[in-house]
Amino acid sequence: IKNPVIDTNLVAEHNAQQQADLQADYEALGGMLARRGVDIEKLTALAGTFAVAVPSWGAGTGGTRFARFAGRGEPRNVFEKMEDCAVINQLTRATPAVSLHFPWDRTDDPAALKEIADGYGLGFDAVNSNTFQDQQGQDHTYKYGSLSAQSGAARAQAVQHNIDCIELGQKLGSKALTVWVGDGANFPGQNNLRGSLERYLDSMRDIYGALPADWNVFIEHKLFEPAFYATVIADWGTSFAAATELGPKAKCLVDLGHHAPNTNIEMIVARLAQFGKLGGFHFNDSKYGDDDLDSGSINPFQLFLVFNELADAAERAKSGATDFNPAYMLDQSHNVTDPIESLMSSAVEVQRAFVQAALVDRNALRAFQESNDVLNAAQTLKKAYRTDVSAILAMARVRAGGAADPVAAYRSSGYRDSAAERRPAKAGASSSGIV
Ligand code: LRH
Ligand code: MN
Ligand code: MN
Repeated sequence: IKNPVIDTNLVAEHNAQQQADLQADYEALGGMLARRGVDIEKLTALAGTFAVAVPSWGAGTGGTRFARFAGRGEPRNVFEKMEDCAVINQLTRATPAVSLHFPWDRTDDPAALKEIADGYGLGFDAVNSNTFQDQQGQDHTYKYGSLSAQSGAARAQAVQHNIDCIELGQKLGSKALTVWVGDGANFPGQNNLRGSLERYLDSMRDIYGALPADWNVFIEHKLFEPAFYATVIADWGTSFAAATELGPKAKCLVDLGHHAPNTNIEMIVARLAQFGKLGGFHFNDSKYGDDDLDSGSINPFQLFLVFNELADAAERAKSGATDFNPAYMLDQSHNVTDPIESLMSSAVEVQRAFVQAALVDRNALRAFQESNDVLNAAQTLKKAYRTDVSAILAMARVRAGGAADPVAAYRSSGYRDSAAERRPAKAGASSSGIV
């Protein structure tokens, strides 16, 4: 582990304490899986290949539109965010990349940022642009939209910001730009629904034209908020149409929280994969809307079913010798938990769904589907989902130098206390976050 932030002796000691229990659980699970014809070692090796990127903006306390209750020792800039992301990856060994958001993560010195990341062994996944709020010193407001605004000047400014993001991302080694716009209407009649999408597409063509040869652009749809009547890119259909219009480097990004309640998200995943337009994910969980709760905290079965589709798509790609490589990223907002703890446990939950999906007996499932044995088809999925693969995940972490129990190891390290000392709250801000 490069430049470990947490004392490696402490992690080793923690693992030693867990060793006997973990070994016993691992052997018991291994025996059970062997009776099902599954080699636990293969699954553990597979778990070790899993990676999901951490959102830089998740390292601080998010807040809602009503209030933000600041946490202790929150990172104050992108460099401190990288330090927290290094902790997350050191203990979970499942988050080797960070997804940045500009201009929130702005820096005058991208070379220094890259060097720090390299030092921690961290890479950069997709960079995100932000034209959903005005930035200090900018000439034109996004109050009435950005890429789809009526104002040509606002549109040009938004396009330029996205191009700036690509240039910054290139210096950092990113290979994709994620574009989410809040553009839309709050009232019927506010916008011409078709005209708004036409303007969006014109702007996106300019951004697409600025993509380096080996880059992709991910279009992120969202049903509503901040536009409460009609969002320009509201659904996967519009996202798919836009990605198709733009060309092969444009793909769709699925943020799990961006759909109406009860939407069959795994089917959206299957459709996008079928047509080669599944670019990536923002993993999180939700009960009502874009709640940005920890992955797997509300509906872990849905997460499993998404990964079941991904496993199916990966199997098809393998037999067709095609590429299937969607980007996995978290996108969460932490309000009442320590963000590092939430991000670590969320990464593990996504990894859990990945391993459980690999446990699905696909040949059996296919046979049950072909013979219309509905009950057994459903039970085949449930059997994989009900299998507690925790010992596999822990073993994969320990073998890679991570922690058997990342949250427990993190707590015993005292990292948050030391961060609170090293990162005093900014003068003028009260510790409650009420200024
Ligand atoms: C929009 C969104 C998008 C943004 C992030 C902060 O709701 O999911 O991905 O970039 O939140
Ligand atoms: Mn998102
Ligand atoms: Mn969102």
